[in-house]
Amino acid sequence: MLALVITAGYHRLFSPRGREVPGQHESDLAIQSDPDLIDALKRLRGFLMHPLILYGVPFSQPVRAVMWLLLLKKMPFDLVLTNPGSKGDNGSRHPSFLAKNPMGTIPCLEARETGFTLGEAHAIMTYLARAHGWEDLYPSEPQSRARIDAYLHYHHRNIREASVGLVAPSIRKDLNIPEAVQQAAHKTLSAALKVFDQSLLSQQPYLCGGAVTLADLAAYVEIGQLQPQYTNVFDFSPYPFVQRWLTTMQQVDGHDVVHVVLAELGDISQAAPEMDQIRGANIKALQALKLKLSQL
Ligand SMILES: N[C@@H](CCC(=O)N[C@@H](CS)C(=O)NCC(=O)O)C(=O)O
Repeated sequence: MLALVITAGYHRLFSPRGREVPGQHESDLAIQSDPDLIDALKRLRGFLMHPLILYGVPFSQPVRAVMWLLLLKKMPFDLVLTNPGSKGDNGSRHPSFLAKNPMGTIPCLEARETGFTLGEAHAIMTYLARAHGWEDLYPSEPQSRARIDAYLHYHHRNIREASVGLVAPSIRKDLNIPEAVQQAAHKTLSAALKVFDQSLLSQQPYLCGGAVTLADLAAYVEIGQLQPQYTNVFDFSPYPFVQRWLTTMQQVDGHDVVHVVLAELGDISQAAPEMDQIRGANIKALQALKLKLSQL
């Protein structure tokens, strides 16, 4: 019976674009009308074979955004540790990695079954949401989707500056980020948070309305890392609505395991952590992730 169900559901679940191929089998029609069975099949697929590989390290903000999405949607994956910027064997600038993501950055997603690879966190997140029909986080209604896309574009030269100005100078000392760049990034981030506070989060609980979307996940991994319980490098007191949003986002499934790396690393406001501490935090985070994935 199990074999029959798997075979019948195969085309729906394993089709190249991970999408439904309707009408191929009579029993497929029965499966399509039973959401519980579809859900059970998806879980079974994940149990038998993790179809997705995510390259990166838990400390990377955009990697965390993708991990959070996958955990939230209970989609199994393997995290392959990949050092950002390194030309070494496991580095994001090694030729074998560049063949998967020519941009040389993490995260990078790979679909085992098809060999499809994709870089850029927001492209990965929107691709996954489209491919799997995650309407709750990325509605297909054009205007709702456009609002989320607008945030995802805005993010890069605004909220992303949190890492450039406040975190990377301590964590990626090799980048030698000039003081002037750090100050400019701080100013840009503060202006963006003012917009969040006064124009978005004072009107609605989440960035794009009444429910969590991809925009919130993408934004939180940047802003959330600055909180007192993590790196403690930013004063949120001028932004009460942002503070409320940060607290609400902590309730979203998957938050805690994705942020183990920051809890482990702790406060970096007084002294930059040693390389061993960063490595240790990434390893602890990987262990926590593996445990969580084994429970999906
Ligand atoms: N826009 C990219 C940014 C990715 C990114 O900056 N990744 C960093 C790690 S957090 C990286 O791989 N840096 C290595 C390098 O640039 O060589 C995304 O959102 O995925």
